[in-house]
Amino acid sequence: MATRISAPPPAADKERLAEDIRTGISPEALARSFHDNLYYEQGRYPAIATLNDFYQAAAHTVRQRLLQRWIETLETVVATDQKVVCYFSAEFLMGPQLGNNLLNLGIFRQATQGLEAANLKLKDLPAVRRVLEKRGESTGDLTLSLEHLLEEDEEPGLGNGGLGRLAACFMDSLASLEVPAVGYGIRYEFGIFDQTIRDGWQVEITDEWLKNGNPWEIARPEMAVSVGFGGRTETYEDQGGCLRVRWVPDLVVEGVPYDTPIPGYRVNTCNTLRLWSSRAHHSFDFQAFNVGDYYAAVDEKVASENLTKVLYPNDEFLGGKELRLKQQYFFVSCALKDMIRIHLAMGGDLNQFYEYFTAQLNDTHPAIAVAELMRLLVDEHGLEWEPAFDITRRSFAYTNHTLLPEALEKWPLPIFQRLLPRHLEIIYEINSRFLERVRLRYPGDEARIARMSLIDESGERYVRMAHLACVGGHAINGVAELHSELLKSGILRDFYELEPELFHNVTNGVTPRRFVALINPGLAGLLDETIGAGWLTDMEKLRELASHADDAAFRERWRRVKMENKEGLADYIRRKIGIRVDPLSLFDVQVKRIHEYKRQHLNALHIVARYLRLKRNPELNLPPRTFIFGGKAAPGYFMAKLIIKLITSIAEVVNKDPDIDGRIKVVFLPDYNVKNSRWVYPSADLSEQISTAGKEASGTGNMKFTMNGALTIGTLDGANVEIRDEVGPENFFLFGLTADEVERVWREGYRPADSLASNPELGEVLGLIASGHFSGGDRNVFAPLVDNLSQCDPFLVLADFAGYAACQDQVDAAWNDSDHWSRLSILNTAGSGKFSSDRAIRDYCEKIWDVEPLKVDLM
Ligand code: 26W
Repeated sequence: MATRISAPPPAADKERLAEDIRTGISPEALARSFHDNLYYEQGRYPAIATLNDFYQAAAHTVRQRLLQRWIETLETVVATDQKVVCYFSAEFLMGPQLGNNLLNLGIFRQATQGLEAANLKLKDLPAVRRVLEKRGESTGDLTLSLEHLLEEDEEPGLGNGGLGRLAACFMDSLASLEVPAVGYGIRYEFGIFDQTIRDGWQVEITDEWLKNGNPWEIARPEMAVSVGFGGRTETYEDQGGCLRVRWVPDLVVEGVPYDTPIPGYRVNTCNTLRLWSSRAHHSFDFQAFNVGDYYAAVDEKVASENLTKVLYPNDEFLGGKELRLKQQYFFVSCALKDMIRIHLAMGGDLNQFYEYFTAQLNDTHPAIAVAELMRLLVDEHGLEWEPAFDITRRSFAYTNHTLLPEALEKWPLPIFQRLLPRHLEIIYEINSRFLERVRLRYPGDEARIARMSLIDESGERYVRMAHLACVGGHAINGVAELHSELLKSGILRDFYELEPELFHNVTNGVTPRRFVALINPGLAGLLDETIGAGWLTDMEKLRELASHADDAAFRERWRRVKMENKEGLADYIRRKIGIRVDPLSLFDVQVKRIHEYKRQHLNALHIVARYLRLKRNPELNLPPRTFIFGGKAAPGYFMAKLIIKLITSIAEVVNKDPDIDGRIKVVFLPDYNVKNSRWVYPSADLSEQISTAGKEASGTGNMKFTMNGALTIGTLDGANVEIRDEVGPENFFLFGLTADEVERVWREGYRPADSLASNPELGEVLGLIASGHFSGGDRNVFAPLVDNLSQCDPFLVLADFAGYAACQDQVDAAWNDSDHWSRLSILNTAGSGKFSSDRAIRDYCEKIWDVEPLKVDLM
């Protein structure tokens, strides 16, 4: 074996290493390194350092500890030729990095102690004090703490919601399970917008997450690759006399990789998130210089650099936005060129590419990879079509994340033709060979051929990206059992009939490191004490909790943890929006993107019903509840924005009504994101998972709540079905139409008026909203919403209202018996083991990737 770059130090030096300025992990070593980085990275000394300076110093201290593991991981992978998982995703919603990295490195406690020992008194840090005081935080006699620095950690919001956060959880689990992996994506300069609420409406603000610099990434400009767009194709004869095709793009952009280390939990594996940023290709400067057209060069430069400027803030629908297709092709092309470069540099043969890499397509956003790999293999590396297609199919697998027809990506042919002319030719060729197979199998079934074609020709012509992903890969999976079944019977039915063996289910999961250990230290501590620390890497161990559910003393401790968390959230709410909520009330929470199918308005209607009941009968014995909402609406999605306005308007009226007397509080948390979700999951009593059955592919928030001991009120949709199975049906508040019933209702003709007629309370609720009661008498504000519900109700809100309200009555009854509630809460956490992303990643490794863990030793 070649000499290792990071040759192990002689044994006698081991002790020194423990104290090393870059690798030592004792509190003292960390404190020394922290000071060192403040001086030599930030060029500051404490008296003039800002909070950000201190944060950067801490981040660099942690980063140095990561680098050691990162290098060892790379070396080990290179030395063993192990297959690497490449997770292709247009979004990675990573959340803040500092706390997570400390946790995974196993140095959270040491860092806390190191900072305490540094004893940096806030009174001696004027720049820091100013910032904290402006935020309304106490400073007094305090010293700079880890909590202050964690608060300073930016949210890298490079994703919209579920799909992007799933990619981040998977990165954590891949590393924690010691599976070598690279996440390939886009380094958006502006991530998902920051949400503010003005006059009850959502207002979007640009997210400048890079403004203070990003200490977690390392730019690798020397590894930049070129990506073409537009132009034309030519045929030519190669040296062997074979006819070949060459693509002559008319724009070439450069992709620069930025690498972020992703450490596993208490293992040495440290994987890579490699995000690509676009910049102008230098050739343009030359060209323009030669012809003297300086301004044209500037325009090109701006256009090139705009490519990765901003994340599209839509999480279901996006009508043919050309820049979006450019982004998709850009990062996928960069990634594949990177992989091929690595493969060839290691002496690999392209015919065995798939033995060294397996690429997962996170939805269809990266599906153009199928055509790009074909182009690279055939046009650039001279392979024949058949072997190239075989390699391609074996390299890719596709995960579908949505059943909503409007979220299925298809690109208008003219855009495709203009931007990616060679890829369109390749797609035509793939299609014609594929349809040939379909014809052989189903002779004369032209309707089926039209349905399965990669090109939609039913009206305006489109490229169907899901079909490309199915045909160009060796596996297709849904993200929950129900969803995978619905794929097979619904949108991908023809593909399932043709090749059933390609279809799998991998139910989603979330990482318990971030979503339990990091954000709920009180619960984590109690779990450690009760069942031992092993649960964090083996969540099935949580089952052992069940035997403690009947122990009154344990229930009391369980309640205390929840209560402390609720006090934390109450305090956060007061600081952020000035509303006082009672931690003793039931915290009923719905946080997720705002969408009609997720039915935040169903929740809102129930609140109004409750309000009416209390107004009519002030003596009514309803337990106090705090209804907490959070989530962003796509900027162009009017109805979603109106739902936010409805919630904030109900809050305005109800919170102040003396008759209600605090028995209902409604809170809309602005700017819900990964960072501030830490206040939410640990303190929820009730988790609202109330989508129209058959619409939510899986949901992952539902899992985070369950792990943290919230009970769920939910429909039989997505992973709710499996959560209910795992925690036990008696510990889950179920209501609503099933997916089959939803279908039948539509088939047989749905009339919202019938639901209204059969439930007088519902009529009153809608009437009150329509009357302007919540909009200062203005009857126009909510008319579009009320009309939509009473006239078409596309997501069956009214049809499910009665069942939902009745189920909420059961929730009240259960809550009134606090011992009973605590039991249910414990049993929910106990049954949440399946929903660890470790389990999900193991499933992918076995069913789809055929990869194994690889131990990394620290020398
Ligand atoms: C074209 C615009 C666009 C952007 C994003 C369309 C579709 C998407 C995503 C596929 C939407 C998404 O995030 N889907 C969610 O994926 C989660 C992870 O699997 C699931 O838990 C959610 O149920 C699903 O809505």
